[in-house]
Amino acid sequence: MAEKNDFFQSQTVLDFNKSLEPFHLGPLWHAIPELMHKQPTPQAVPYLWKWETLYAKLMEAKDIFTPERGGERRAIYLQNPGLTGRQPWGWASTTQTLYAAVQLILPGETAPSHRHTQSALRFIMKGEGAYSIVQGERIFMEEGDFLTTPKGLWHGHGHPGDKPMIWMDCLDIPTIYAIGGTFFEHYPETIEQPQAPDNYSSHRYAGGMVRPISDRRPQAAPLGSYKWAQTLAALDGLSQYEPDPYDGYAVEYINPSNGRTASPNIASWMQKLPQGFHSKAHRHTHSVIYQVFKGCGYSIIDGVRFDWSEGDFLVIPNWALHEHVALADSYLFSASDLPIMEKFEVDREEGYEGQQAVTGVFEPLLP
Ligand code: GTQ
Repeated sequence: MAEKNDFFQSQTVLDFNKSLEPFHLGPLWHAIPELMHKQPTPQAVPYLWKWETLYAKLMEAKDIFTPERGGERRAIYLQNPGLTGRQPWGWASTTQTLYAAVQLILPGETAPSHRHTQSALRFIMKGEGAYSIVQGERIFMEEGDFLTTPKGLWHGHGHPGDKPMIWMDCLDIPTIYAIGGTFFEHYPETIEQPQAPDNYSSHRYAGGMVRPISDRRPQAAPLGSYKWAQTLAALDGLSQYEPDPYDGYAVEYINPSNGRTASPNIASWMQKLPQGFHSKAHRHTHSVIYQVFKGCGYSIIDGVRFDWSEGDFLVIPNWALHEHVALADSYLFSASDLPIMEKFEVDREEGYEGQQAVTGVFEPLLP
């Protein structure tokens, strides 16, 4: 091995490597150990954003930025501190593949319609009374609801209600950016006007239980909203039985038209961890963004303890060893890039014997 290193460091090889640069060429022998490492070594790091910080910044943004003034949404994204590059890697990346943000809309505001090649999903954290209008269908939002906005469809938001609303956005922005697939268009007018009855798709699909026979061809994300009451009922049913050792009681939101993930590139789950639950540890190639909808507890990620409570966001990068502990009955929403890993056939998972030793405690930044 020493001999090999000496060879790579020899003046002849170093000079030759350098001689390639002006021709926009590169030596594989120099690159291969980092380009093709033995296992994933993501640049994204485990991280936690406290609700107090997110809320404080949204409240500051409330007065500084309005959708009317800026022609855009009042959304603040979660920048993974390990992903520092601007383009193509790292900008607005919560994990290497996914973008997550918190969005605030106030009564009376409208966020203009647009469409793009990225798919979006929303998880409703606080408030009620606002709607997303997706391809002419107004979808009213309540706490705990999960909404999909598939790629290519016009969408905007409006708020005829009387309480501020905050939700989580998650989009495949970094992935679509990296593969060169970004298209974006503003709607010709500010916000699209209704073309269909309100909450039409939820009614037609009975919230996801059935597929209307008139929709003969399976489509990507035909159901706009998955209501909290139904998700909760599913978890209540499941939690009469044995929990999954890694994820407690977890359900995945499914597209009722084709049986796949609710959004084509992003998997989304709601999971209940009962008080006292301590999961087994494992790791997998997909990365996960958690939103703590209710409850409190902690996760141990690569030996570091991350304490979480209601409203916090937590990132588990690819291949990071992790386990969860619930200190109260907890409901966690999560979005992951598992469908992307599956499409590239690099989805892998590995269990870990026993539980991790805690070697550090994460200190979150507070406002
Ligand atoms: O609300 O449509 O956070 O298009 C990023 C892109 C939100 C949205 C985001 C978007 C939206």
